[in-house]
Amino acid sequence: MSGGAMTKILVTGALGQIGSELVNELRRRYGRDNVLASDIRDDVGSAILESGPYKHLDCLNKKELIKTVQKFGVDTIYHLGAILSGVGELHPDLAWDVNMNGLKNILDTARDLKLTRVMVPSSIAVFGPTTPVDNTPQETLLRPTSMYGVTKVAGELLCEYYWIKYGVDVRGLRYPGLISYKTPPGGGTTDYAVAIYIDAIKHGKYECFVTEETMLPMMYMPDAIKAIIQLAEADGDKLRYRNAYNLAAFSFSAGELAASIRKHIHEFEVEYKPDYHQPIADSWPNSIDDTGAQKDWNWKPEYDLETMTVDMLTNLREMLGDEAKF
Ligand code: AKB
Repeated sequence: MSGGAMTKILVTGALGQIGSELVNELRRRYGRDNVLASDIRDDVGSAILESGPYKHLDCLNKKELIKTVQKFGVDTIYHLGAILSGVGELHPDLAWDVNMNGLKNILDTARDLKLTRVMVPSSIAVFGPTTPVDNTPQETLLRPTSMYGVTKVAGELLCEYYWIKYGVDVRGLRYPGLISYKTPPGGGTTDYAVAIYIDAIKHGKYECFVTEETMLPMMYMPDAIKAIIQLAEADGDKLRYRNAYNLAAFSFSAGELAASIRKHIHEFEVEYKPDYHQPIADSWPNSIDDTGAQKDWNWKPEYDLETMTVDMLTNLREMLGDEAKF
């Protein structure tokens, strides 16, 4: 599959943070009618519902999933439907059910209907307190302490199993925290780094649920979209890892992010009030070694903290209109 080649794509969780931007790019690349967006929500007026085919779909409903794939003639699935770390810690049973059984239904469908490819995002949440925190290697200890992380490790192993056992062409990425402006924060630990921009523009202040020193690997959404499509289109023979690739762009602490916003909104204030997200953030690395992705499929990010901040502030101010006070 490459840009312009005939393909029929199903995107699950299409109204979430990644989906809302990925669907547009896939439709631009492969044609609007070749990308079926799906989600368990039906947000009336959402651009995704207007810009091409849309189906209400719960991945836990395997019969409906198979029917949809057959009816639309899907050959490739981008499986984005998942519960993130913060919500997963509050509702661990739900996180297990959605993240594991949803993924298994997707992989079973890909195997049984002989699909061409399945793309599955993993996360830095696969790492845990015993993982080396700096420049975390591709192959290292995976002993996460969040339910979300547990499902991501098990999910990676399941993907690799389906590749080895059944030849399902599964490809995965360990996304760092993703920052974007098109959707509201969606229950992740790294989502503080989205909310902080919105509150800076609306109120000139932000109450942060991790400490000022909390350092995490992050990435701006245009790079995240570029990465998953680049991996989907990569030569399969060159891919050494079928569980998921480490992926990096830049790292910053909450205090450094606030300082980068303060360069543009001088009066911006942050109060640090760590909550249940803090232990999750503390269990994740500071920075990631992604030389595997660089070597195997030429991965290279474009944005850094400063260029991202300028782009976030510009776009959010435009989106928020009268609500933008700073
Ligand atoms: C989260 O914080 O839960 C996600 C992630 C890092 O996977 N953004």
